[in-house]
Amino acid sequence: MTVAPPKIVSEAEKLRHEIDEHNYRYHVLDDPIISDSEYDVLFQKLKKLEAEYPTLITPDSPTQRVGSKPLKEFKEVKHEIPMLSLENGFSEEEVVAFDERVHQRLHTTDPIEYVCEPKLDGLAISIVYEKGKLAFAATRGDGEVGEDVTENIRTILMIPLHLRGKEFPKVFEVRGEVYISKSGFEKLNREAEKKGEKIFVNPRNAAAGSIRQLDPRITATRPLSLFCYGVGVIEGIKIPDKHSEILALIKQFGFPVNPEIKVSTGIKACLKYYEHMAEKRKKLTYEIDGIVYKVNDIDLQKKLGFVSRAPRWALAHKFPAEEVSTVIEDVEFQVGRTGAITPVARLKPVFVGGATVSNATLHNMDEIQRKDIHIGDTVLVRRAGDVIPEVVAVIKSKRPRSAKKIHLPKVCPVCHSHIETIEGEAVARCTGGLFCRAQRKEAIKHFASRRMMNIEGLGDKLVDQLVDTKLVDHVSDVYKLTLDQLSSLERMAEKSAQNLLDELEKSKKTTLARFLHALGIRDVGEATAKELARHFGDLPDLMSANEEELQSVPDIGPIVAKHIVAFFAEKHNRDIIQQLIKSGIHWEKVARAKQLPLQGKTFVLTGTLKSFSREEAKEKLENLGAKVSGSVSAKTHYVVVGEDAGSKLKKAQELGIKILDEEEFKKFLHH
Ligand code: I6G
Repeated sequence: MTVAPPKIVSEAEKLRHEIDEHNYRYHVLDDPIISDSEYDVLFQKLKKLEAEYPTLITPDSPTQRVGSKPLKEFKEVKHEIPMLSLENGFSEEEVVAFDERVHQRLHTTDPIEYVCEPKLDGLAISIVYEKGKLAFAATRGDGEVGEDVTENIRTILMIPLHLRGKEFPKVFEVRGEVYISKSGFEKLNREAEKKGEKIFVNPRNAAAGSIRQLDPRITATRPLSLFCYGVGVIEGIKIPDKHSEILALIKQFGFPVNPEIKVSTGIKACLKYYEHMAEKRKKLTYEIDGIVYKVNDIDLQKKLGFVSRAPRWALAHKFPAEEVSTVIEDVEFQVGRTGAITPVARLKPVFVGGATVSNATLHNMDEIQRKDIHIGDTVLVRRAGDVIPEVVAVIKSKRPRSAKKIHLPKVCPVCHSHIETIEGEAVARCTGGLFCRAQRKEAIKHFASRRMMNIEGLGDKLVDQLVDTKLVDHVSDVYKLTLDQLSSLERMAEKSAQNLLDELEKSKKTTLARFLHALGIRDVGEATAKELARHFGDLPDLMSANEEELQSVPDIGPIVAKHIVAFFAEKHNRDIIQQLIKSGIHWEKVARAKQLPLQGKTFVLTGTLKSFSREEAKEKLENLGAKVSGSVSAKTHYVVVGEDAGSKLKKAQELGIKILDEEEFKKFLHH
């Protein structure tokens, strides 16, 4: 083998150092100073040198991260210092009790200094460096013995292959949590779905599955990250006096440490940190499942010692679990405002995400098929924040023999109308329309809700009661309710009835946008309703607008335009609107968006124009507010005809559409 000349040796060394530094800046400091392509150039340069002079290759060269062959099995590794577990606390009382125990054992009443750290939902790992070089890495396993996952750990770019700096201990064992970020997890599953591969249930499973891969080339493709939280065996340097200083040392050696970590004095400050992080949790790019409090002073830690495999100086204050397992006892089908049929799982009640949950949405039949959900299955249910609980995955190993397939009913469970499924649409719909009691109820609930007509007191239960007793059929009927009628309802005192009437009266003063949103036109949400109100200013113009005119409103495409036209074309809907206005619903006219002279007009250009290109003519028209369409239809207002015009001219003549030749068109633009 050719030995590299000294100049090349030092060039390779310099490149390795540069690449390591850029890696550190990118992955640990999140502060890169070169682009990805510049990084690639350096990397390729080093690879080329090493290919020319293989003697240059060192095991800790950045080119040597990914092994080339799969392992047969993982070897066992005994942890010299066991990897303990943490005691859990689930309430404020348990945290306060922990702090009291710490005080009692230390015979002190002084407030204790704690390090507060987010607890990541990942996989605990130990990485050992000998003479500064990565020697081996192992999973936690049972705490005593783990699996040797060195090859896989080496593929994670944010883990250094040697410690940063010039001086380092003989042995340095760092411990941390390997995880996959929320976005990394979503990307991984999107790709897996595309390739027809297994979907991961959650980021934790994805991280664990990726580390426990026998082929490091596969692990290298997974978006694994690491935060370090402590040390194990250390030889050759003095261990700092405080946990916070140990964290600083870990960082100094080139490892990522969570930037959210904070030192707090006294348990009250810790609880404040917990609240702060519980709030911040959804904004973090990774999942956390609680906060770990650790006594900061290492001497005090030693005095406190351990109990049954957990340190007495630390506590994991868990957030309410967002995912738990339970059994699907049945599946029912709910009918929404637009007739959408949603399968809902009736669950054996479980406490998840801070509440007891007995229903979870299954979204639609495609989702049921994709996740292979059966009645009787044990499933993972997720409830995060105020989001509707959903079934994340089936635990297939627990499927009983009696598990039943789920079938979409043929008729609506409420009105028995036919259920239709449209090719290419995941959602099945009841065809009953306003004949369907469920759809009517949902339409009224939608109408009354806070962001629409804001009728306080007209809640879901009352709407059900009003429709079931036939006091109300449609939204317009709620404004005809009398004190007698309301007071006659079960559980409705006269005072509440009067309050509701007052609220109804108050709701009559509204805005056009709120009213449009409240009508429940398909695909017209809050933002679209606002745009419509801004564009049309008042209701009559909107009601008479055609699809093309509607499409000139920002964000309205052909489908939404069709839904709007169809809604106002329905006599029943127009009657209801009239009745609502007659009851006194009113709003101030909205100042219209700047009206352009050709707003609402549709043009078609055909043939060759002499004075402008097709693009220029189109731009001129659009600047005046017109819409330019590619084909002639009954909705076309003008066809501009150049030389050699073909079938479009003929069609325009057949439909009797106004035709402009180039001279007329120029005059038209001028005026
Ligand atoms: O499993 C763990 C996660 C996070 C830990 C831990 C931690 O600190 C932030 N700390 C210790 C001391 C242990 N396990 C044993």
